[in-house]
Amino acid sequence: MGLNLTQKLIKLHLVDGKMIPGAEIGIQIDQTLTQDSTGTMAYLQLEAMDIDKVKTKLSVAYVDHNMLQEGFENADDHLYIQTVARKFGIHFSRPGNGICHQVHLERFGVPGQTLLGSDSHTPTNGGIGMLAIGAGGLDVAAAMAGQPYYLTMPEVIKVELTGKLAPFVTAKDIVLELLRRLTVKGGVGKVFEYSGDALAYLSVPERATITNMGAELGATTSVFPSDGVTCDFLRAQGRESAWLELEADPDAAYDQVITIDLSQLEPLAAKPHSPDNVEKVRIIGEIKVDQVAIGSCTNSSYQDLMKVARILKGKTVHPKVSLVISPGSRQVLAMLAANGALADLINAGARILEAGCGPCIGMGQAPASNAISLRTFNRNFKGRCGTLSAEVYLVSPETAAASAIMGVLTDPRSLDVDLDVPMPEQFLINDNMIIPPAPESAVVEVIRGPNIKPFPQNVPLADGVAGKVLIKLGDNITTDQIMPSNAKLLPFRSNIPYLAQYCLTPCNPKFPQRAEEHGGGVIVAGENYGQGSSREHAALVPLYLGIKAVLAKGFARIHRANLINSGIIPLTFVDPSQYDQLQEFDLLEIEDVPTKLRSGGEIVVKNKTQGCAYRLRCELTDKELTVVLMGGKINLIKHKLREKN
Ligand code: MIC
Ligand code: SF4
Repeated sequence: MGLNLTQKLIKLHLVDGKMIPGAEIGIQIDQTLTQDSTGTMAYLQLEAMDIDKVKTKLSVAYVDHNMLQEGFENADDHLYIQTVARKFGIHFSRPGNGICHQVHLERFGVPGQTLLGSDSHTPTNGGIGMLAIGAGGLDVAAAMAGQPYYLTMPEVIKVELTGKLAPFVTAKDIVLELLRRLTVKGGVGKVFEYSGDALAYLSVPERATITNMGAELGATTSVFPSDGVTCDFLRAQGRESAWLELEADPDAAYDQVITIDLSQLEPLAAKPHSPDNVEKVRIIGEIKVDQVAIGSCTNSSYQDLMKVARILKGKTVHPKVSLVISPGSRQVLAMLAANGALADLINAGARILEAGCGPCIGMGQAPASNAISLRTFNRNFKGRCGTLSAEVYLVSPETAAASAIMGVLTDPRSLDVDLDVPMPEQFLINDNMIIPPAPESAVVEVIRGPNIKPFPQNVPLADGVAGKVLIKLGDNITTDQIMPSNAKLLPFRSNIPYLAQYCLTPCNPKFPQRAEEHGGGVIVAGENYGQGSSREHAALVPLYLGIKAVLAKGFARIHRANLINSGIIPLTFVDPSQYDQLQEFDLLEIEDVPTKLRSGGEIVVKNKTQGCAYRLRCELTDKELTVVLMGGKINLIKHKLREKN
């Protein structure tokens, strides 16, 4: 039996474990990326690891998230990242150069290599045949220090794409269709591997839109073969030498096969407040629109924005709509400027932002109260845009642009515009905003501003764990709810004590106060707890507030890893109906925790308030167990360093 592409990529990098779905495997990481909102913490952790230079083939530090500089904080963090990158052998992509995933695809990604990034949308680079995985900053720091990355061997799902997209139906609609079918937890523990006749018609940026939003399915990653289309893209980026042909063996086996006939699709939208709440644009109908935001790592490529420019050319944005466009990279922006398309956007009334994440992470452009905002982004969680009462719909750039003109949600198939934008034979290449690392001999001073506070550290696990249920949450709680991010809070990503005042406040404004009054406690949650972002702040901040354990029906992959790395115990209900019995403020107690965790069996959690007990499970691998017992991964790394010296 041959291998599928995912198995081939894993096999090439496997340093530990067996490729059996569900088993723990360790893989060697070739490339890493960080962005600034998770990067500061990752580099503080890297500094604690006592190495001189990164051990990867390539590491890049991007600044793309914290771009508003209302005070000194963001600028200080940029300077810290720039100097620490220079010192440790890391390329630095300056603010304004673009969104990490887009720039990485353009300038650095290499088919066949592994990429670990401190951002959940790192799988974007699966669009050129990389094994690209999102992780917490500490895991990325460890990979930079040369350590393997440990993960659960995923199941591999073949997504067979047949037929051809009709005009005005897009790659975004393909991935929204998958979300409609599988939901936001449908991809947990899985890799989506794309194949089929339709691949010949899907350009690299379109493939990247699909792998990007695999994150919303909860998938470990998504991957496309590296074929002639990939070669053309890399050639146009002046990087043909990076190309390598990669595909699954003809007799490869898969755990499941999903088929999508592209000719049957039509424009789709994810309705508020979840990326899987998908409906046909035609069925939702002509609802009024107040804001349209085009950009993000999902849909801000040259071709995406050229199509938007074609739709807007000679028209005017509807008087009741604010249209804002954030290009994915400076390359995209420069090309639009050079060929006149930027002028078409500006003349139509679009508000042009710098190349970066911008409104996608609530860095400006918060909509008006109760506004309807159409966005080409990947997440529409409640409040993420900065306005709690706003309703965000996720759509393709074509639907967004058509709606911006009409003032109501518009099926772009009603347009009469030629949208055939060919892939450029040559992209405009200018890497002058990427600063290479310092030469070996140079002495580099790392600059740390006053906003950078030390990260919290746990203590080795105690024998008994006791605490009150400080909050009881439902299903699919996002990291945006656990640790909100917006223009006011992002500047404090390197200041955990400050962020702690906002932990879980979208769910209950009193949570931080409760944690303080009760000296910490436990969190109870439903399915898929911690979906969304890779931010380890969603674990570090609860750790700072004294959270000892999270009892949930299920966890999202990256957040579970971040909890373990912080020494917080992730427990799952053996009998999910026992979740119903638990009440806020119940006092819970687990005796003899280390022994129980070591035995790997069920764990009895006593409810001292109600006088009953629950059965929970904590399925940890040997490595995870060691981390939890030590009180977190940093303690383990420090312990190993002490032993070495
Ligand atoms: C996001 O899209 O939620 C982010 C902001 O890019 C996060 C990273 C972060 O919280 O800094 C992600 O996706 O991992
Ligand atoms: Fe940036 Fe949005 Fe992409 Fe996250 S999802 S990396 S905030 S553009």
